[in-house]
Amino acid sequence: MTDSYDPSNIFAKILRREIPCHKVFEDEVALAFMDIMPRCDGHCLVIPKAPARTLLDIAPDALSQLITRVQRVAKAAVAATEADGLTLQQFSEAAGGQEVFHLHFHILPRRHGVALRP
Ligand code: DGP
Repeated sequence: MTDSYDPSNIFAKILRREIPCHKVFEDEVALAFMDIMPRCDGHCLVIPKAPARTLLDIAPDALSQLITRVQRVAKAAVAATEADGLTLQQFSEAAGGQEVFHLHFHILPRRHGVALRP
């Protein structure tokens, strides 16, 4: 059981253009932008445009649409950074490590032997 969606979260403000972001992808379903505290080169976030708090409460059809954008952005990020691989992270609810309560996927391009920054 998750709490309800709160439109005052920082990613909702980015979607409403109330605060800026470094955008890397946008269509009718999703927005992707660089993480403000990157844990590796190319660290970006993919978020749905429709309100969704966590992976636990997004509708399956909306998730299906979103995950295709996640893959598209991931491929572009890996290519742009000449990475060897990818870590995909998603935190749901505070107990799962979530800090911003608008669903988002972390795209983390990875290189052999290079650890993520803390
Ligand atoms: P988490 O909810 O634990 O997945 O972490 C939220 C992530 O969002 C964290 O990596 C930092 C990033 N972040 C927080 N505030 C902003 C912001 O205002 N702009 C951008 N671009 N990223 C942010």
